[in-house]
Amino acid sequence: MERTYVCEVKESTDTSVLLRGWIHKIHDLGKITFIQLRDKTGIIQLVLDKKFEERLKLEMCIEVLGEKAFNEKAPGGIEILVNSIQVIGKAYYDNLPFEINNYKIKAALETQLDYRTISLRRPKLRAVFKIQEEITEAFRLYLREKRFSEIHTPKIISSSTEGGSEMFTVNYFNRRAFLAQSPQFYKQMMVGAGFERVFEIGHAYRAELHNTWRHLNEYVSLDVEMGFIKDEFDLMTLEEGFINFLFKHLKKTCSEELQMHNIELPDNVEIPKIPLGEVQKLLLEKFNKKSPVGNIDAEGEVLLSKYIKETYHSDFVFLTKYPVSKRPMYTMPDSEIEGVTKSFDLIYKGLEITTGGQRIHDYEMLKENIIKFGLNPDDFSFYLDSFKYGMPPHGGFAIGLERLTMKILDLENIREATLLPRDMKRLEP
Ligand code: AMO
Repeated sequence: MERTYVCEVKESTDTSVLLRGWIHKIHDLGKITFIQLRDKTGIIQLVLDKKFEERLKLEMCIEVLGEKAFNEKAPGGIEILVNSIQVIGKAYYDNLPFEINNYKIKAALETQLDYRTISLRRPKLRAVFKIQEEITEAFRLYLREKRFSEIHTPKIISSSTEGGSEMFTVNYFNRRAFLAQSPQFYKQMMVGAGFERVFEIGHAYRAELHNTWRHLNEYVSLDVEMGFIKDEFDLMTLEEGFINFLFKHLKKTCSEELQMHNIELPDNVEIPKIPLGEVQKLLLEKFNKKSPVGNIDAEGEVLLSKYIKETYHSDFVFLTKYPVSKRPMYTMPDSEIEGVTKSFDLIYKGLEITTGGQRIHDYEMLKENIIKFGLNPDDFSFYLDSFKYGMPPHGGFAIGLERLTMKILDLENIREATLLPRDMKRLEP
């Protein structure tokens, strides 16, 4: 007999079913026992009216043969009258680290992360990763339809891409190497190599000394790079299109998961674009909030989002025209306004989820800029040399997958949107 998944029971025409899963709940009334069986797709009630040899325990894996019965009082209106039950995955614990069948897990996030294989058994927590899976799926579908090619670039590299000291070092056969902060150089090089439009879904590593609700030391970066653009506004249009495509896709594929988290996604997202300088002025005037030079801080991001929501009814806002001093050496300077770049950030519900911009595509200009930034062009020769052979005007952006997931679901901590987080204190599980 073939296994039936819980989600198929109601629709299936068979009256006898074979189910497999975990014991989610046991309610022993003496003569009769109700068990909730949980599999990947849902939870169903089992009714046992005789004693079984093995002592049943929460979270054991079982295999059940039974008959379908409609019962209005059962969750989902259907239950299984059990003919036979077999334990196929024993449980060896004395006490579970925390209960997972309650309305809410009563354990700190750190404990839940310590026991990730237990906490993820809760459908609501696993739903986060179904959403995440569909974000990457939508990213792929959207971009491939627009002639983007998916690439996979090395994560062990020889030089910094984003500047700063936030690099993990690796001993690479007695040479110093680094873990990639982003696929920045390679995605640009592949545009020049003739792919024109590329994307990558891959890990990025940041040795940041920030143990906060929004920082990870290893995260998944959704990277895009597009050749033959006019300017950075082409990129913002592309990203706005993605957000709309994504929300439609999630509504289609994850309605149950969104409902579990009480989330309703908007229909038509139109994202306002405001230059950084104006935003800083606005924050000062409206909220008496001073910003750091050439940027806004975390509190500023929250205040700005509140203002944008009230004024433009949007959860998103693009900040444009960041100063040269705050962007990496590959960023294209603005030709009209001295001292600023053709770059942008995307803020979503009070958090930066994207950085992007047009890049310098002219070899001489890039070489000069590397020197201007106090760097040595020889250290970047593999990257710089690829600009000698005809590089189209291009640009791109990167979205932090966990940050996007967290904000879609209104989660409080980025670790909740990370399957197995790596932060300053956590290297396990
Ligand atoms: P940036 O460094 O701003 O830009 O990173 C892009 C996006 O990646 C996410 N992100 C992080 N998420 C979690 N923890 C972190 N420590 C972390 N650091 C970054 C954020 C951020 O907006 N090469 C450029 C992108 C480009 O221009 O194409 C870059 O990496 O969501």
